[in-house]
Amino acid sequence: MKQTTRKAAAPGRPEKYPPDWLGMHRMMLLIRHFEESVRSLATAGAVPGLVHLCAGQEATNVGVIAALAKGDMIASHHRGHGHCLAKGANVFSLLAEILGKDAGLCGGRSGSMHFIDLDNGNLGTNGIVGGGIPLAAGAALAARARGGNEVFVCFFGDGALNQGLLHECMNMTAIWNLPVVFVCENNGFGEFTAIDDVTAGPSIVARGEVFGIPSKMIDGMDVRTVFTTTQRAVARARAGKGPSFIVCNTWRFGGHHVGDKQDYKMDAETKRWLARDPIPKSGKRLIAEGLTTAAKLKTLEAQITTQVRDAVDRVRNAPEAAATRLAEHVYG
Ligand SMILES: Cc1ncc(C[n+]2csc(CCOP(=O)(O)OP(=O)(O)O)c2C)c(N)n1
Repeated sequence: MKQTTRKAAAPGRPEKYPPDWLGMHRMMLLIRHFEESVRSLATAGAVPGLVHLCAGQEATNVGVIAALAKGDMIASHHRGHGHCLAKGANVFSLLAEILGKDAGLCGGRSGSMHFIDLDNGNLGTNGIVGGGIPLAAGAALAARARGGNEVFVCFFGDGALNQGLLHECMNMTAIWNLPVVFVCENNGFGEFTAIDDVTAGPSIVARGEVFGIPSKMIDGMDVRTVFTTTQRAVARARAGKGPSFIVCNTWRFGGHHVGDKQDYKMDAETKRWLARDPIPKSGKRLIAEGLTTAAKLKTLEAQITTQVRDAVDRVRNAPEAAATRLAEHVYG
């Protein structure tokens, strides 16, 4: 659990270079394969606690984070493996953490829902719905006080739209022009309840608009749309103009957690969303633009499969976090 002194964010790739669409595709593939492996491990009983997978939401995870500079920070939520990988976490260390191994990102103490990765600018996953929102707002306020130029993204699900702290943080960040990008990953459900059954008002985008925050609803299954929208929000935040709110419409291909039977989902709706899988969509576009070939994409996928399989093999054989060291890193 290394704590690092943070460096100021370099202006970074987003504003200077053409977008790395191929790199974003690679990261989406890595997340998909990683999550598939976690699903198998969890089904086999190898993962302690509940696991929430983000397969289907990769374009949102990757498109947002690709628009950040290295020193920028994110605060994630309970469905956060994809955020963590996209922000630069090592595949083995993340998997080891999820399985409670000593070599994990936080020494195996946090599991899937409570790890942090400060070296990579990740304030962590969070078991409290909306819990990352005040962390990002507070970190942005601290950065402002230090004279830093970092931008802070908080990810949250549609389940957090009716949490009071979202509205409090939107209000404060707007008043103080803090560099925060609020990203709602709207996958249509909070646990097993459809968003429309619990969310009042004609438009969820209005939740940002009422505070004068530029707010937009976008296709969260299109990595390029997510990237370009976030890039504008990040530039605005870095220029000292304050927060933005982005609602990314997306879909979790699995249930709320591994083992959820998903009998609350309509087959036709599931079919429609599966047809919008962000990964084949991105692959087809890359090929059409001559940025890669079908053969190269196949090789890339094989490499990623091997990378994840190797990590799984190493993690299986890695030692558990030792109970005798439980009191380490406990303060007070
Ligand atoms: C403050 C709080 N209330 C309730 C819960 C129980 N809970 C865990 S996940 C969840 C649903 C979250 O839905 P959403 O934010 O839309 O994220 P998704 O799971 O769809 O990605 C709820 C209600 C919680 N963890 N924290």
